[in-house]
Amino acid sequence: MSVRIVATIPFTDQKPGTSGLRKKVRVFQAANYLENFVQSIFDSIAAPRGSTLTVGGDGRYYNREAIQIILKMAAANGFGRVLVGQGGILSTPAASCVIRKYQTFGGIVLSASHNPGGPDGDFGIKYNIGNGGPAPEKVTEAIFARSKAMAEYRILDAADIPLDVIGETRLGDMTVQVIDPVSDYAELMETLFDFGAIRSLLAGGFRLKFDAMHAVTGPYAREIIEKRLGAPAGSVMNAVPLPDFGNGHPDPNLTYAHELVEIVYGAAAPDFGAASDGDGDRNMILGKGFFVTPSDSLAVLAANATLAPGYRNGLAGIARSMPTSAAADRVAQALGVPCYETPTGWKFFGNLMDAGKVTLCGEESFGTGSDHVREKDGLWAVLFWLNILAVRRQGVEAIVREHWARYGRNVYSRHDYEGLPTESANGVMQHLHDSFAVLTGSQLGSYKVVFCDDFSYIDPIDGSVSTGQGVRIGFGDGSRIVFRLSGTGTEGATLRIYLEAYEPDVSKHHLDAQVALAELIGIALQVSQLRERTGRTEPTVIT
Ligand code: VG1
Ligand code: CO
Repeated sequence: MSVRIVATIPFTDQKPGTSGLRKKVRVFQAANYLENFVQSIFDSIAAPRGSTLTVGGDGRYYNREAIQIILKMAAANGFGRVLVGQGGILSTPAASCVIRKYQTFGGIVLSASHNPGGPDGDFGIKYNIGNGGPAPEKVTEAIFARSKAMAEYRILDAADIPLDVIGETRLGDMTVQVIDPVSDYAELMETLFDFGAIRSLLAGGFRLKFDAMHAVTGPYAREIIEKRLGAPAGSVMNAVPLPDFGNGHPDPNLTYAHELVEIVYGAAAPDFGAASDGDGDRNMILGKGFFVTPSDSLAVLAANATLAPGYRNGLAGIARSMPTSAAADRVAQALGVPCYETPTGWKFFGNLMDAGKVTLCGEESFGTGSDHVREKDGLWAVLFWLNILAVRRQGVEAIVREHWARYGRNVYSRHDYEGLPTESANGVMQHLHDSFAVLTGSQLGSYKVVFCDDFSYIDPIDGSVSTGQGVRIGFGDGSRIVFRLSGTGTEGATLRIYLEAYEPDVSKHHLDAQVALAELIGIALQVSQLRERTGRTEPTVIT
């Protein structure tokens, strides 16, 4: 087997977004596209010879082919060992778990998360550092800079490696170790949650439905929820991962997880419903006919954390992304622990967790997690809820309503306008920037604007600065509107509008969020000129 050095020309568009490089499958299939990016990673991270790498993905179309290329390139670039999930599978949180447990130098995770898959769908690649978390911006910037100067890459001329049988294979001077993708992760979950209590809850007739959306969490959920916790077979639906997610959109929200939503809002509804996304890092939590917003979910987990064995000693602090509601801030205040506000994307939580400043983190985009790994973790959130339900013996809705009664309700919604022409989306953002001075201090209906800015963040640990993280309009009563362009899409632009109003009055807590937020929604459309500039009258997705 010999190392082949292949001459290549750089691509100019390999800039990682919110979570790695995401492009259409066909872009990744183009000659040298994946190879160039992988070589850019290897050149930028400068792993010592003989280092170990973790590799795995969400099983989507092109996962296996990409893994074969990455293994041969890792061998040609001096790695000594690669841990790869059986069948090329590792959920994003499981990859983080494996990197940490076996202290590998880093990991490559293949996923476009909640984006659709298949030959016409999306693919993605992300590098995680040795703490198990997404590479911070200085690393992704170095990778991007390198990709623009790429002249050659190294790959071993070798036959494909068997990925379906657990065990070791030699690949040149490197060992490929195929590992069980589920067991390390499942063991970690057993250390955090009271499996005995959850088992007896389930044995007592409590019914749950988990929708794996034909994505990566199927095997994890079957092993943990059905096998180890004893939920009846069939409690996990759409459990077989498919390369095209069964033609679905593996995004656990009220729009795309409609099959589960219909069950949970239907006549014979189970007590608890949950879903996860393509790569297993997101979660949606539902009670009988009741939706828990991700922002509320973070706050409820924080307020009840000590009910789970792994968090019995309390929380060091909480962090949330800027557009996430301030519900968690109120819990942090009550607990007397700090609450940090970071830009969107899990990479901004890593330093805070490594420094021991925060235990729980969350994003409004159905992401919750803790310092047990360095990624958000879908099944972890589901198990955390089950642990709380098993101890409190109340329904999901009752727990959330009690929470609101105590802390007030941060009424919240996100409106997404997907697939906009990039120019008109940029025009909306530019118009908002141009309006800062006029808006500040103005009265819009019953709301007075107290500040307008573009969010920037100074990392409290390493001092790095991230600017341009979203336009915020803050009102006198703590309500907010945030506008942001997505950094994970692969077609046109997606504009997200995040709406939040604080409601302390319990007699208004029953209101539907869209009704309670109606005036703010109108203000958002008015100040952004969104309808005029994009021709769209309605959002594509409301969560
Ligand atoms: C979205 C979410 C963000 C999340 C990111 C990756 O990013 O808003 O909160 O961290 O996806 O999640 P954006 O830039 O499109 O708003 V995942 O599950 O796609 O890895
Ligand atoms: Co994801």
